[in-house]
Amino acid sequence: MMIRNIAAVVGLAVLSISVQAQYTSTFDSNNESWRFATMASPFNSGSGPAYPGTTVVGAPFLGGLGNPPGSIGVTSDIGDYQYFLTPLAWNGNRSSLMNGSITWDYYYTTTAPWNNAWGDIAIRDTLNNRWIVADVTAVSPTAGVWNTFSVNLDPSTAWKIGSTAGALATNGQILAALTNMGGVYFRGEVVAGMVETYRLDNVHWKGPVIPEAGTMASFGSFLATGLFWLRRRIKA
Ligand SMILES: [Ca+2]
Ligand SMILES: [Ca+2]
Repeated sequence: MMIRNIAAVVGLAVLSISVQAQYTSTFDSNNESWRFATMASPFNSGSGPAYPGTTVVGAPFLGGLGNPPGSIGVTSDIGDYQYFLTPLAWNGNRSSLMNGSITWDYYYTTTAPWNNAWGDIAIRDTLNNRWIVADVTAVSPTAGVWNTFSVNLDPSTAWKIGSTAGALATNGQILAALTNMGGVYFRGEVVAGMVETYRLDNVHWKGPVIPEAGTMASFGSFLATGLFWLRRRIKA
């Protein structure tokens, strides 16, 4: 009886701290409305490619492949530069995810060298009509295995304005991109003009890890109530 009471208190406590904004895609049974954008250039110079890309189509679902299956991706060279694009429903004011993080798994194979500094992730700010771009692969990631990448949504990640050649984004410019969020683009394309394989899986976009003051306060008062109730049950 007592163990069951403790389990109930702990269970409710876990619920109260896990409430935070987040998006997750593991592509278990379909492409989860992800898209595939072809860009005229990678994010490596000037103000970056035109938004939202020359074509935007539904991302091909790979039911038998992934980490674990499925995932989204292709084996092709469609021409120009391909990026995986978040579902349209994710667009909008995502300022609550400031100081959070995005992690994702990426797989590729190629017969030619990886092109560096193309930008691995870009977020469109639809109010200021600009990209913020991060390049997380200072060296070529390992081909033929799932690589996990991550960025922080704050200046601890070197977000650049427009392209990897741009100025460092300020805290305010990162917040503006999240507030006017018009899509997060993840690098697919490995090498220009060469057929290769690239896949995406396990995208986790989380809000801040540290609970806000209000959450901590309500969690504390909840725990106190729960423990008081538990003590009364034990004494009874
Ligand atoms: Ca998967
Ligand atoms: Ca290619």
